[in-house]
Amino acid sequence: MPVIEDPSVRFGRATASGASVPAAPSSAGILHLGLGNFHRAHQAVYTAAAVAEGGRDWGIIGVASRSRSVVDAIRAQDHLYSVAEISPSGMSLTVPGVHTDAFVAAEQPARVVSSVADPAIRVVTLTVTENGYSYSASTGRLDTDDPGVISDLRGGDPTTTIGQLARGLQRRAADGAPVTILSCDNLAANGEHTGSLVREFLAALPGSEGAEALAYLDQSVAFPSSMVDRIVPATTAKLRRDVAGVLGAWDEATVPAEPFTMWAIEDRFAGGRPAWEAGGAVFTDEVGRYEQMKVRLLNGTHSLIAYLGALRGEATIPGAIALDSIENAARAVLRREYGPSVDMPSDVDPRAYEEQLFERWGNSALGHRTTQVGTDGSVKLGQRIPQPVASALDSGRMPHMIALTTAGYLACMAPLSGFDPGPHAAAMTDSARERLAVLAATSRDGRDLAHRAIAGLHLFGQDLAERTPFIDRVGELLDTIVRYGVDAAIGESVSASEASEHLQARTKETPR
Ligand code: CS2
Repeated sequence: MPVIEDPSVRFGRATASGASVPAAPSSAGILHLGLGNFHRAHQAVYTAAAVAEGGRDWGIIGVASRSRSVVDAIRAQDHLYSVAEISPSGMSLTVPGVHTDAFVAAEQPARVVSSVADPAIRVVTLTVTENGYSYSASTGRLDTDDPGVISDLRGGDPTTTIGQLARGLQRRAADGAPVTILSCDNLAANGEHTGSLVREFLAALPGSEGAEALAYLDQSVAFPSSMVDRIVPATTAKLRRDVAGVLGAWDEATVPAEPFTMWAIEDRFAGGRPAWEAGGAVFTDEVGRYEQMKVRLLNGTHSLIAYLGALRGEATIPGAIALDSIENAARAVLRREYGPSVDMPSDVDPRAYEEQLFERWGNSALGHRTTQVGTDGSVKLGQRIPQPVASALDSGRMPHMIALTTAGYLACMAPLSGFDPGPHAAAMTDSARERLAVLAATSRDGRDLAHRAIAGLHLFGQDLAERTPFIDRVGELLDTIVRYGVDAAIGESVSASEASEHLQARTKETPR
């Protein structure tokens, strides 16, 4: 195998010898906002299958929000890059080859608006992370105190995703061509939520400025929901070298991904859609169930593994889940707390799904980092935990393991004085970090911090802010982590969750 260490031999149509490269699409029918690794290893792969089946006008124009790196890389490579599917049994490469152009929104803000308005674009897709939707954590509604939203409402080139969509649709309303906005982020009811935020933006414009666009939205714009799933880590220098060895050229934009992939989509498109089923996407009326299953069982448990793993000094998710204590905690949260809060899709077997999750988290070749999953916990947990907590408390059970997840998050993000959560926690970034650090510096103990963060800041929304017994439990477990270590807190919460399950079973059996 040749070792390519020279990035000047760039991957592209002329140099692609180690992987098959499909014919380029004839034109772009999709505008995609958020050109990160996830989009490139998920939607792009499904779109490649649809293009190969004859949908050649479904190429993608990719828009990165601020960073030049991917845009520069794929432009230097005829818009090509490889997806490296990685499992313990090896690596295999595919080249989606569906992008026809790419640019950076921060450099060409007016072009984002004109692209949304372009009638050739029939679907606008989004992977802008939970953080990219400008909603208030407390209310779930458009955050009209956010400086980006305030400035986008005032006019000029918009910088927030919701502002870009709303301004683009406002312009598009003039000729009225139908379009679909498809969120591919891990938000509950992501289509409905995106549609509401765009409408709130238009309604907040002065006078009747948004009226025509609002009427156009009712007539001709669809916001279907979708559930996306594929574990996609960050690209490493080692992966680039390994991939170059196979490709025979340097692919700066290669993306690692697990073999598993899933996409469930509500089939409600206003201006046509690619045949994504060619790549295995499922069009279903049960998207809400798929989303709940994914956001709670996979993502919710993922957060537990990330925070507890980081506190145990584990750099990776497979390293963390290999520890018996963390595997027990993950099984407990999944079976006893997230599981009962989910209506599973009719064609998914819960036990098989659970086993598949453990196998996926254990993919040791993938190197998925605890820091990556732990990052942005304030917005991620806001999607993952409030409803399962409410459903447990409302049926008389304390969700000890979700309380432990939350305590783990606070221990990583806002260490109380004298507590060192270690390097992986320190590397997690979060928009709430600074506010939490201020609270941590002046909190008496874990209980005090938990109350000031969850009730005081409404960190995970208004409903959770009022769930005092849950917040107390988070505080107790945080104090246990700080005083006796994370293993002690895992032991204590797993025993409490077992005991509460037995108690419930006995209560059900006892004749009255
Ligand atoms: C993870 C997700 O970073 C995270 O919070 O839980 O990115 C997860 O890997 C994907 O949603 C899997 O589809």
